[in-house]
Amino acid sequence: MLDKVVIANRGEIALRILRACKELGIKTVAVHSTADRDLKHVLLADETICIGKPSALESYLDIPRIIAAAEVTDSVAIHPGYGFLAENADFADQVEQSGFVFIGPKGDTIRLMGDKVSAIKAMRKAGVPCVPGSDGPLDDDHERNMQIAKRIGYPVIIKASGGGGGRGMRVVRSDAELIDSIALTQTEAQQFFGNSMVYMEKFLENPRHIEVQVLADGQGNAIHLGERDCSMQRRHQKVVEEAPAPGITEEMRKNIGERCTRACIEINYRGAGTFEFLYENGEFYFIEMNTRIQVEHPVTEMVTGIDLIKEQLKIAAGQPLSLTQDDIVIKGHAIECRINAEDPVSFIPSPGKITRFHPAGGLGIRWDSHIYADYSVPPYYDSMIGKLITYGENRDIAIARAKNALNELVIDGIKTNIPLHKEILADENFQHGGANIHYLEKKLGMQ
Ligand code: MV4
Repeated sequence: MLDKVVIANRGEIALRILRACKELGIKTVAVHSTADRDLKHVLLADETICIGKPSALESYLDIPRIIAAAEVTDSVAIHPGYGFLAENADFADQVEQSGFVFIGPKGDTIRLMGDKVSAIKAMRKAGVPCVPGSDGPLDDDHERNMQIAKRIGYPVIIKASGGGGGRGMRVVRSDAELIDSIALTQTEAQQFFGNSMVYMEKFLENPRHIEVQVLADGQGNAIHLGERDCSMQRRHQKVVEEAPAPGITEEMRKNIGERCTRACIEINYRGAGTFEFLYENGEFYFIEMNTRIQVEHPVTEMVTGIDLIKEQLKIAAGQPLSLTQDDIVIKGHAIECRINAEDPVSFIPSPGKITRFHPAGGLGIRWDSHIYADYSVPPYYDSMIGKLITYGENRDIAIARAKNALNELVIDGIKTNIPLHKEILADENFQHGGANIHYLEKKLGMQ
């Protein structure tokens, strides 16, 4: 097993990683900014190193300082968590060139998936179903672009190859808008991502966002752990996630899951990963792959009983996967509510001191959070302060437990989106299951 790991992140995921390391007898190094001395995992880590100022650019995104922290502590590996440097291929390369293990895939794999045109090409070749599209970058040949749009059929969407997560996209509904839209998206793509490459896909009007969790060891073994439904989102920020996705049959899960695991083996994937799909009219369409652990990984853990962070650490230690596909059985239902320090109506961040805190508890309740009474939520980072995950033998029980838990949970001194979650859980369309990616924004009167 790994001897000592640098946790290159903050907040709940840093604590989640620390807990997994402790279970495996791995020593921990917490690197933190000057604004994060009081983080729960910093207080619990074996060693701590302050790596810079509050601004993420001068701490959690400062590659030389993080690698230096690994060097001075004699660590063997670096866990990037999610966000920050987790999908930075150059970071992964530099970590490995410095003699440490990057807990994730190879830099080249991150690069392949970070470029959406190359990711889609690789996935199509590996037999993963993709959205009908340009099958490559668009060039400045207007006639050719019109032909592609004609073949696909309007509406189409122009996406930046270097984008993802919602930035650098434009829906086009007719030939008249096509040429200007491509040029505009190219200009934005250059500004945002330093890469003007764009591609075209059929625009799916009302899909759900369903993603498949995989684990692969980079030694020829890969498994899938079923899917999550992440359709309940606002402005590309997920709010509620669940596993399994309502209405997905065991047969559909097996089919899409096997395509994902075969793709992992084809590209020699290593680590935890997520295949993102749009799902519409009973069909899955691959859009992107995330080469990191994701915020919503706990719902998969609850329905499979597998500790995904421990699996990441074992894979990074060079162990072949000990799990086979037959070990993965989806049982029951799990729901995650992301708790943010923000105004529940305006969504404006609400950092500050937590004056009173009481977590929820009881059978089927999981609270993944670093907060405690008297902790001050700093204003510099993401506003997510915790995740309430509930499990039940079925979806109705998971929902009932989530409602109870949201009523028990007390976080005073700052505003939180707990009232929003209570509204969502009481919503009859949420309760029915299977709402699409536009549902929450429509409910909130944004469209
Ligand atoms: C799409 C789409 C419809 N059709 N692609 C948004 C983020 C990026 N990951 C991909 N996105 C979308 N791609 C096609 N061909 C609709 C979206 C989309 C979306 C996707 C997932 C979750 C939330 C979303 C919200 C708006 C648009």
